[in-house]
Amino acid sequence: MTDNANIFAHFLAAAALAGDKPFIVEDGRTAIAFADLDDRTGRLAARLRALGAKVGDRIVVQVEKSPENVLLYLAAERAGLVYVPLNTAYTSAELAYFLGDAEPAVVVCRPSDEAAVRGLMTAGRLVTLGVDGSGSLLDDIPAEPLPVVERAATDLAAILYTSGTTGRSKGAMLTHGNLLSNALTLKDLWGWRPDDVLIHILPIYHVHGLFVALHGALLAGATVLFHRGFDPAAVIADFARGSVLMGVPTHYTRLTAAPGLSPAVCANMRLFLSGSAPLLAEAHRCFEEKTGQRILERYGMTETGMITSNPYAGGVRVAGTVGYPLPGVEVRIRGDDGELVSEGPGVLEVRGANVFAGYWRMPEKTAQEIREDGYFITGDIATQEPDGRVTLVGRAKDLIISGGLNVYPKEIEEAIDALPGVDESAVIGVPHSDMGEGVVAVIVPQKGATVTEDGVRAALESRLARFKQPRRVIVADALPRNAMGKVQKAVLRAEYAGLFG
Ligand code: MLC
Ligand code: AMP
Repeated sequence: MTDNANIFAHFLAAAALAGDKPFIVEDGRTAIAFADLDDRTGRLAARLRALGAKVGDRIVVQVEKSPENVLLYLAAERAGLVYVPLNTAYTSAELAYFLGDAEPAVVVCRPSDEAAVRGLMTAGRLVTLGVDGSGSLLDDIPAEPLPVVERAATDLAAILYTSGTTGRSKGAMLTHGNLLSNALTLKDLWGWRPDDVLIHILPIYHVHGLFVALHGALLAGATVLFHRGFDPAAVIADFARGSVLMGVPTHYTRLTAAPGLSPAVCANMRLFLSGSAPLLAEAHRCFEEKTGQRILERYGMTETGMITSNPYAGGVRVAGTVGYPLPGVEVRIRGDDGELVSEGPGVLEVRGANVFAGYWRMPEKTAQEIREDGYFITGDIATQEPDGRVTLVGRAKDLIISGGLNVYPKEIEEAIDALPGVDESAVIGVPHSDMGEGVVAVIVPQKGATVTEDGVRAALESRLARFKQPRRVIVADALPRNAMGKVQKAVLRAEYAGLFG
């Protein structure tokens, strides 16, 4: 082990033990070998330095998933930069905000976006990285690697943007200590081994695919079978060589519906993990029926990494629960009256080395959400059994989770309310068999104005990423309100519950 708290130093130490094993395999070919990790990240880190990125500078990355994107992330950590990954679905309008807020020294975008992104930048260097590993980032790679930069546990490793109930995205500041503590805990808890083979199907701009999945494999010196998108048939074909799969509930419902799933096909797999959104007990049961394997559900957040997990060994994985607080992670529940309650229900608060350092340049927001004694207020409503097992029973925050991606209604409502002819709107999530929840907008037009579903959807296209855009727009005469004048979203959710069949 190493004294350097830079998480990359820990990955490098593990890589040294992995010998000539492949790290990332794609289409049967080794894209990155553990033996090459030091040299390839070292030279790429030197390139980032040559582009002008100094220790502590932000690097914003909005590119397609590729092995080179993984190297870029690792090189950024190695160079002591603060990695800021962005969903490729974000529009220029959304990107403009992130660039203004993060003030990156370097931006890496897709070649096809170069002109548009350049138009949004006021400072910093712009380079490109293509889906096939081409692009100006990889021009002029220096011959000399950059040594791994010394970092303290409290130094920033990444900023991940998460939308907020106020409509404005907040940058969650994650330190090397946050990331390393969570990764080491999960390595032990889930029994990561050097002979593991992770089937990687998640995007690498979120906590789940970037940290939970990749860090586990890196610390174990395990091989990753890299899938850029999600094709159930290709994933099932990999079960013969794989041992671990991580996915959101949509992945599991799509896998369960795909042909060719059986206990024999999954015989080599030791662990199926699910998280990022609620896994219905029914989906859990159907998957077990087809595969003979019990999904291990865990719960986490961008701000905290993983918080709870059902047991890997020596316990029962209970469908519909998210398991026990991870070792070193404390949770407590606060009831409606503001008092702590032992069993709930109430809002779950969490404390531990995994809890983020606050929101980037938003000290007031940080103070609102992290209590003085270090507990972060998750906004998830939970109950806890006397043995510590946690069940999520609702959300105190107005949030929709669609296919594992968060959609904050406030942000969508603000975009809709700004459209001509709109008086007001309410955005809700209703059951969707594929995505878990589907986004629906209920809109009240201004007197005399005509608002149509197609018109609203077309107008939102350039403003909001596709996954945030309402799948249905309902034009109504009025929104239901309670005696206090507050929109009753529960009434709307009940009314439109059957919209997606
Ligand atoms: C894609 N689309 C979505 C969507 N994903 N719409 C709503 N919600 C989503 N999540 C859009 C597409 O743009 C397309 O639009 C249409 O829906 C159909 O696309 P698809 O081909 O069926 O989708 P696909 O590409 O297969 O993607 C679905 C998915 C993906 C579930 C595989 O969304 C995904 O990878 N989700 C995982 C997200 C994730 O990593 N979350 C972790 C967050 S971290 P159209 O109309 O143009 O055809 C976190 C913390 C924690 O939450 O605890 O882990
Ligand atoms: P994000 O901010 O994208 O990291 O999303 C975090 C949110 O996802 C949490 O606050 C929960 O509401 C939700 N979440 C994560 N894992 C689970 C899970 N296993 N079950 C239910 N909700 C989950």
